[in-house]
Amino acid sequence: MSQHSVEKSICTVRDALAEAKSVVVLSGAGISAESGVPTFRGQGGLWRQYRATDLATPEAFARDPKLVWEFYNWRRELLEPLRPNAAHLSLAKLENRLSSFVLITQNIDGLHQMAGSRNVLELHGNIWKVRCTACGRLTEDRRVPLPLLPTCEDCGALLRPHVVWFGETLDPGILDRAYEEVLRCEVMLVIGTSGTVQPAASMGMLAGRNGALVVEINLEPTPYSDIYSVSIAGKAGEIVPQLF
Ligand code: BJW
Ligand code: ZN
Repeated sequence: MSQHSVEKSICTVRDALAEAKSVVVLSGAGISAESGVPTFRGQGGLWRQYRATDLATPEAFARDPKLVWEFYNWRRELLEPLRPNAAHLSLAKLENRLSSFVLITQNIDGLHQMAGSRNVLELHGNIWKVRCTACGRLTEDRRVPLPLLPTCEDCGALLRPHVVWFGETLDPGILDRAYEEVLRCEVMLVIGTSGTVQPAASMGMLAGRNGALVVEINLEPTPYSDIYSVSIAGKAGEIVPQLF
């Protein structure tokens, strides 16, 4: 993508955002990459080092909860010192300017909230929360490392990370709200996601079919790059602050 076409695309998006009353953002691991969070796929990706099926499935947790918890403790340790980058911070500012703004994120790192975003829908949960496998009690626990194996204060059963593993359904309340916003927004920004994991991957396409201007910001092309209205190749931390 030439510098000229990047600049032209940025202008198109700037104009659309200046007019728009309702904006939705869908973010993925790429938006946190410049903060130091490893992505899942591609170079240096977590799933290149570890097999997702060994660590991020309910079967893996049932087989070896200690191994899975050690993986999440390592990720918590990695995330603890990290801070939001220019992309997270710009989106928090954009929210203040709009009457309708929803940030749908697949990320579990909590960096959007740390940047000041308020209307955040976490599709895949949050690594700083733990959930009881028996009674469902949900609590925030930011200890690093978390003493293993953690148990529920109410019922004594095993706690698990409050994240959505492969094969698990997403929280229906959160998913319904996400679809509602996707279907009524005028502009949707799809930032730093490879578009491989459903149901998040198809949300941009749904917004587009419903008439929204859908803008992708990604270092690499994705299966949706040619379908979206605009696709901008570049780093989120560099492109997003230029959009408004
Ligand atoms: C930059 C950048 C920079 C880098 N600037 N960009 C329909 C069809 C086929 C399969 C399914 C289907 N429906 C459901 C499924 C099964 C499955 C699925 O989608 N499988 C596919 C792999 C085929 N989905 C599920 O199981 C979901 N559940 C569900 O739908 O329930 C109903 C159901 C169940 C079973 C069957 C059918 C229906 C649950 C999915 C849960 C995903 N969980 C994870 C782990 C979370 C916990 C943890 O972190 O440990 O969520 S997997 C992992 O992938 C994580 C992410 O949120 C998710 C998406 O990854 P993301 O964010 O896109 O990251 P990457 O690494 O893939 O991409 C990074 C991108 O950034 C790249 O494009 C880079 O270029 C870019 N980038 N630096 C801009 N600086
Ligand atoms: Zn319990």
